[in-house]
Amino acid sequence: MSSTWHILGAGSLGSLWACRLARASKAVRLILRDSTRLQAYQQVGSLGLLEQDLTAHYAIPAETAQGIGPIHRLLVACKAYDAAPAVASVAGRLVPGAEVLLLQNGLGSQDEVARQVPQARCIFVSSTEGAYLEHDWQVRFAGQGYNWLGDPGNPAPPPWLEDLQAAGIPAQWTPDILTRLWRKLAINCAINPLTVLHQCRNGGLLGHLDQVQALCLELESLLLQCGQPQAAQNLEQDVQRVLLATASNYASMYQDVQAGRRTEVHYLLGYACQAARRHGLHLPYLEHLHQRLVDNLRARGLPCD
Ligand code: NAD
Ligand code: KPL
Repeated sequence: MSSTWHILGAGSLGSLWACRLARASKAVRLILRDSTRLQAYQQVGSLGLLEQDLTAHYAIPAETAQGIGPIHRLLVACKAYDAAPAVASVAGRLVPGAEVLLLQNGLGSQDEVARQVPQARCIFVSSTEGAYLEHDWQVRFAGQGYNWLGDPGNPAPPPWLEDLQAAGIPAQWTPDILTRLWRKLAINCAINPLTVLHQCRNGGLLGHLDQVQALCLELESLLLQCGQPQAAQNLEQDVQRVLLATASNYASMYQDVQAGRRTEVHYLLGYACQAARRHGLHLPYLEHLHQRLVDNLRARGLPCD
């Protein structure tokens, strides 16, 4: 199998992964949205990675989805709502047994992608690393974190995990990737929407712990009902730990809303509410929060799906 890493989406995380893999001399190719983006990239000719005060540039080859050549390994680094259409645009190039790594936050987009590419092995990733674009083609590595990788349908780890170690990408294979994703989704649901509604940093929610607690209780019962008892364990304690540890940060959803960007609500709170309905669970606090968030996004003229 070819060992080239095709990276679909050169935004924050896609650029971070691409630069680190290129730095370790791994073969990397970027797949950009369209020919306009490709031309813009070609004028600059490289991706920049900023770490503390150092910037390093990597001249990574790029193409659009219409490029030629088979794809054996694809890292999907789009937002959750873009993942399935983006993967559909390269589906014809994926060889049977290709590996598709899905970096998306939340749940739901992974299944949307898997339905597009039945010939591929989909590997889910839960990432706590932080990165943002300072400007086009220039990514700042903003927060050390970790990447958990797993395939809910096949516990065997892929042979290329050592590529990640060599590239300094902290990663570990886990047979319990769904537990990781559910836990992160629950933490995001307990924190992110409230920061939008209260217009505060994460630490601001320490003044609204009654609301956080009510949400955690409902989220715990949802996780139990969805067969995720481990993800439910000590949820409220963990949420409070995150609030303290990230007190001065703005949550990702808050930042998206402030910047007028579409949020991933449909794959976070929306997914949780849908799962509750599917299981016949009545979770009034979660439903009410979802409705208030949707109203808030609508009032700002932002999409709520
Ligand atoms: P981003 O918006 O910075 O990057 C997404 C990129 O995908 C953009 O450049 C966009 O143009 C591109 N894209 C969209 N559709 C495309 C298509 N059809 N073809 C090619 N490119 C396409 O997003 P991000 O912050 O890197 O986040 C990606 C995912 O990772 C999200 O689900 C996010 O929640 C998750 N995540 C991000 C971080 C972080 O720190 N940035 C941390 C953990 C998890
Ligand atoms: O992941 C987060 C985010 O901002 O999306 C934290 C910091 C955990 C808040 O939910």
